[in-house]
Amino acid sequence: MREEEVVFTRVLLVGVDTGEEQDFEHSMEELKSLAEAAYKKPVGIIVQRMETVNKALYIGTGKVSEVREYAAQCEAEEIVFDNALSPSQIRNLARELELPILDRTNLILDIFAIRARTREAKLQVETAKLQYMLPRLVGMRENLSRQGGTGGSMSNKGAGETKLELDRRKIEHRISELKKELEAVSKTRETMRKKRSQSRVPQVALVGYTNAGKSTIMNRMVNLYGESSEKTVLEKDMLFATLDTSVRSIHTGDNKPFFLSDTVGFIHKLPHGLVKAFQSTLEEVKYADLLVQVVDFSDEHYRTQMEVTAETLRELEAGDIPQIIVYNKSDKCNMEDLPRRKGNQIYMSATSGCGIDDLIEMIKEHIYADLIETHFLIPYEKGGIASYLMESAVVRNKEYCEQGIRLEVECHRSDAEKYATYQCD
Ligand SMILES: Nc1nc2c(ncn2[C@@H]2O[C@H](COP(=O)(O)OP(=O)(O)OP(=O)(O)O)[C@@H](O)[C@H]2O)c(=O)[nH]1
Ligand SMILES: [Mg+2]
Repeated sequence: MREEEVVFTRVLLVGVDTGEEQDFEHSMEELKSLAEAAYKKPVGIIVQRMETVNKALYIGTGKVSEVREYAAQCEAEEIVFDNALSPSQIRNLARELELPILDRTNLILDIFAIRARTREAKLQVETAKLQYMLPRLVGMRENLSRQGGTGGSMSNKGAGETKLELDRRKIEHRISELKKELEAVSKTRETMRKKRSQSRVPQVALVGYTNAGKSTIMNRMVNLYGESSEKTVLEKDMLFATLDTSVRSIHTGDNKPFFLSDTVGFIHKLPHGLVKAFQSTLEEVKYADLLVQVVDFSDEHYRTQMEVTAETLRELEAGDIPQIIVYNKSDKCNMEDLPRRKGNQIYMSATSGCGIDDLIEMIKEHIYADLIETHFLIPYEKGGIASYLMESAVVRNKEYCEQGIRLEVECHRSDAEKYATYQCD
């Protein structure tokens, strides 16, 4: 579907500010961007301040008529809530407000469904959607019947329940089918990852909040040092532009290559089920030797976004992997002397390319930290060892002597130990 062909659904956004959230207004702003990314047009916002949300309706009972009237006034076709609603809340709200009810998770799932391109991403999204739907079937049916205008009457309640059971079984069956298919796909990914790790080329993963500039950084590196500059990925000012994990090899011409992967961005309140559903693509993150956390430094909420990233990484069991922090979009922050490097942090700009080479240097320093300088004298009959070293080590000098090939190299400590018998002065 081309974007200009999309019909935007008019939505009313509703949030409850319990005072618990650090920056509630920002969360509502983000909900607006999420709605837009899901091809919806926010036509109004209603916020209620109260200490605890209503168990049955999420909003207070008195607020319901206000929401209903305002929705009619701004001709909203759907109502979107800022939090994950319980199945009974969806059911009750749909009945009271007589419009389809969505929550933040629905929006994220919709965006993911629109963006998923590869088979794997599509399977993951469908699984997450069905898993989310399963406990909410009753509420959804009411949502659907409102859309179709055929509300169920008491007389066919029994039939409705049987149908519900049938739907539930169908969905469960589909989920188990999808899981099997996903297992097969993730095996292929695992094989590819194993191959990459056997090749001993270090793996680096770009991580961070959605829209921080991960794909832009990947593309700059691919354009400069990738095997083919056509292999760039989509970079766009939009939440969740990237859903499919891409891995590219970066060769900077000094025998210190690395694999770079770009994957789905994180967001505040990213549904747990979704993180789980994306486990197989996110394994690229889990097994990386180094993470490059990309931060949108021009966003006033960058600190909260870093906290969300840290939390999501912990959930992925990737919290202990060493990190480089990229304060990206620094061009928008009136900073002089860019790029600026401070230990494992760098202030830079991916769009202007300022700092890309420094970042690559930092990455190489990290992943090739265990390289040591040494000399080998490899007898001619051990040609295999010599060619292995020439491929995997940084060769400073090579000489063909009477006793064999003399190599001056920077190689992994483990290789130096393995071929210690051939080391020489
Ligand atoms: N001014 C400025 N804009 C940038 C910079 N880096 C990226 N952008 C813009 O920010 C937007 C998002 O960039 P992406 O690279 O798609 O961000 P991402 O982190 O991959 O986002 P998701 O895939 O949605 O998680 C795009 O419009 C980029 O052009 C930068 O250094 N400076
Ligand atoms: Mg991206």
